[in-house]
Amino acid sequence: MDSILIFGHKNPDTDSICSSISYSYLKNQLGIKALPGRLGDISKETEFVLKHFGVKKPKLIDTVSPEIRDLTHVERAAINVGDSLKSALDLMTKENFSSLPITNNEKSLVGMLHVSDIANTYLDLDYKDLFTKYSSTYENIQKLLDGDIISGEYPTGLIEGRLKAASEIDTVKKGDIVVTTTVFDGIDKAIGAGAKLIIVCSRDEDYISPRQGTDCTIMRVNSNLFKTLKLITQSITVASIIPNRKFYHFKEDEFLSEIKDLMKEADQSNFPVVGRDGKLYGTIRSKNLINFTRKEVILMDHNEHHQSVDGIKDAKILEVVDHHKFGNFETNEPLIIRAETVGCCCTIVYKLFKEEGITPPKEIAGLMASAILSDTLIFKSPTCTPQDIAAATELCEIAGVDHKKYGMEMLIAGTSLGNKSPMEIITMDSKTFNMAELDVAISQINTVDISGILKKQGELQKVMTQKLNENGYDLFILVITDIINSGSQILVVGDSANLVEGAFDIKLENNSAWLDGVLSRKKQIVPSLMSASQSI
Ligand SMILES: [Mn+2]
Repeated sequence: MDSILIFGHKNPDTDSICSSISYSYLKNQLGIKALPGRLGDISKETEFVLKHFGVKKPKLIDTVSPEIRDLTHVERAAINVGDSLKSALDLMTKENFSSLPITNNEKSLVGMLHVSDIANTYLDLDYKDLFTKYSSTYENIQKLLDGDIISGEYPTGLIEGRLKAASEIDTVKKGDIVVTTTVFDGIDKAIGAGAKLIIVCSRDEDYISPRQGTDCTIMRVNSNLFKTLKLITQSITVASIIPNRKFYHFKEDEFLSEIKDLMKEADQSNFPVVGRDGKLYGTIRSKNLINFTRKEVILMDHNEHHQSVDGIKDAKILEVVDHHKFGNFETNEPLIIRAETVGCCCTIVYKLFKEEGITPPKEIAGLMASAILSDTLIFKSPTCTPQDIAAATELCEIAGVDHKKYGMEMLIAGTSLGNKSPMEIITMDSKTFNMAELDVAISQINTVDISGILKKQGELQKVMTQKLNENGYDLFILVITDIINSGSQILVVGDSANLVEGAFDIKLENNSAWLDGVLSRKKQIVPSLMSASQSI
């Protein structure tokens, strides 16, 4: 059974990643095989968190659509290159497959054998040139004839001699195989001619005396001459008739949705599948595609399908652990839902640890604490509850970090603009507005390190002026928003700077001002500027 996949939403934030890793850890502690996943690249903030606590980022999951390996029925039978045509045909009849894959001794796929390939070969068989046209082994003959060895040691390996019937005794040469009967006693003549193997068709009561002192092997069989010759011709190996026509084959991890149409349209009813190890995995046909084992998943920090992994409708959702609203959530089976009105999914996960009486190790506690500090902006977000604060405080204690100091470091890492050029900073998120004949550009960045950004004020104003002149703006405002201190520092260039002073009732000093409580460009900055522009 595959591990249960535990993952958060697309565009994963720190909570989505850390809740998945922590809950997988808890499941594993409870003896349940679970694996954390992620539905996209991790953020800089999450990267900081994982690095700080020395935890690997989870595996990227593209889809949970069923793969060939999830099929409940796959035909496992295969034909080996050394098998006789008869045993190949018997296998196809037994398994009710008109064709089966051929594998070599390393179990790699080397071809596809169809019943018609065997039939066509049978029509063409003549025992006279059998072993020159096709190959066979002494082992195959012994297996098909099931005879008793009267004397000598039964040979092994590829047959190199010719096949001769008793009536041709005069043409027998060294190394040939001779088929004779007890009625027509050719045994001694054949030995004299150097035959390697003599097959004697006899009835049970016939006595055949062993011939000692010769290299020749004598084997007695219970079938008559005709049947014996026929069985020997059917002993030729599959290797000698491998058809070279093209055929489709799949890999174990291909998606059912992607092979379905091809399987319907192809002029082929059975499709070999190769495993990840390069060996044959099995054979499938269209009718097998209906039954597959659905991947088992647990959704963290989200519940809506459009926020979840591709193929979620084909998966089996075992649990949801979430602190968001539920929208259009529907499942095929009953499930466990743990939803609470707290500020962070990891606050719920920590409760689950406690309910199981398991204390998270340092690094897992660190991840959960990080998620809570991130989701609640170090307890400052209006979504933060006393439960979040209590959980994060305990978790920081276990993890050995100071929530304020570490939280700030984490948020700063997340908003780090360190390697961004001034031009990149002012164009990252820039929008233009037309306000009473004025063209106004407003760019916004988030940071917890305003002073760090203001160190580049000269360079920033230079590129802002450049953009302003290039595009003929009347005003260019850079809004540097501090999510922790709930406000924005603005940088303004352009002749209409007085519009800003009027809109926010402030005085710009050195082209800059602090707007306390202003966080939203859409809801706060633009409306104020709009109404100010109308009164000019
Ligand atoms: Mn969350």
